[in-house]
Amino acid sequence: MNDRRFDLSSCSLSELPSQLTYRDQYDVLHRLLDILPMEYLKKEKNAIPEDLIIAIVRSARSIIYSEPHVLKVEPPLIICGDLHGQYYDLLNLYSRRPPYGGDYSRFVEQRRQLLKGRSDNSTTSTGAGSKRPRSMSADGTSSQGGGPSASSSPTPLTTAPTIPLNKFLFLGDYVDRGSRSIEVMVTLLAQKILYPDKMFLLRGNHEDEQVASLYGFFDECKRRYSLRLFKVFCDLFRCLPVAAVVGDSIFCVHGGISQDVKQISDIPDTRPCNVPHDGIISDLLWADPEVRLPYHSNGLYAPSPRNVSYVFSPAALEQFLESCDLDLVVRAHQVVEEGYMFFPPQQRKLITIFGATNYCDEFLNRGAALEVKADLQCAILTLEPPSEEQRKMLRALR
Ligand SMILES: [Mn+2]
Repeated sequence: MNDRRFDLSSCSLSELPSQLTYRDQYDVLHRLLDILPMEYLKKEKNAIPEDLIIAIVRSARSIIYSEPHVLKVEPPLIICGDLHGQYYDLLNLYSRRPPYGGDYSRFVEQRRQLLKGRSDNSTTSTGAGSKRPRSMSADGTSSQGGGPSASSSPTPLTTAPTIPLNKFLFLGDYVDRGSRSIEVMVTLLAQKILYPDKMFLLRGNHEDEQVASLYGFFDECKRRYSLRLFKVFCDLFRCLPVAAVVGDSIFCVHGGISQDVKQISDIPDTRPCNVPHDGIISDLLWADPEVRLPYHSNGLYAPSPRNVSYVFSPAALEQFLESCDLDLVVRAHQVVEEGYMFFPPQQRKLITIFGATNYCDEFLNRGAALEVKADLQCAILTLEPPSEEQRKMLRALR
């Protein structure tokens, strides 16, 4: 890409330059974020150039590795659980709560057209347009601005309201199971590069070379690109942070707590590392809450039926929160029918949230995200599973 006059505003996905330093460093990423959702809705898909993906992964890795292994994040923000390669769910979430980077209102419109004449249950009252922080970014596409109108007529730009953009914290398990892990990763990482203080990504137990070799991501990389790309992603996985503390009060992690963590500073920074088979990091990424522990246990922790790490009881959770001086644990890792679940149910000391709706095209579960307001008040955003028509559409897009 030596041609300095190369027109970024009209280039297709596969024509994108592969260097982030081309022209303005970030024009390529804005263009990528804008066209990727549209490309996804096409039957014949263009591919993102492999060298561009690699440049994105490496650039994001250096930012992520320079940040702490336990993040401190200030509210307001939105916390999201497992996506597992279900790019559609990420787009759906972003159309409800616009992130920094990318315009997801056009995706809603495009999807509506694709499903024209059919009822579309999950998108009523969405249509949220994102006010792009770089409203005149070099991609030059006519931003529709979105607007909250649920009708089919586009809202004139001049009346488009300013819809606030949102900071996000994702709890891991971006890859495996679903068929579009690469799109999920590329989107999140491009946003991390563009807005490092608006996007935070924790490590899930699937962000690991061994696990991702078995459950789909390795195959996706090899089928669509190369073994080399998989390895580059694994280098990034080794550097992801393992937990976050929001507003000094909410502990966020993929799996659960560890009996060896009495205070947050007990969590070791072992990056870059593979996910170990036991110990603190393994527990944070693998543990599950469990109301009823077996009789022979100590009432706090017992071996997990997953054969990795432990399950922990309400009493163990209580101890952890007390000794770390925290109020709430937000974690993901388990599919739950409503998209969220409290543990123990009456006490609300821990919440499980799961972002992939109709997980594996099998569970018909809802998805959910947790919105934490500036004053730490929490609200649950639920995401309906795709309707039957949408499921048909999604299968055709796979
Ligand atoms: Mn998991």
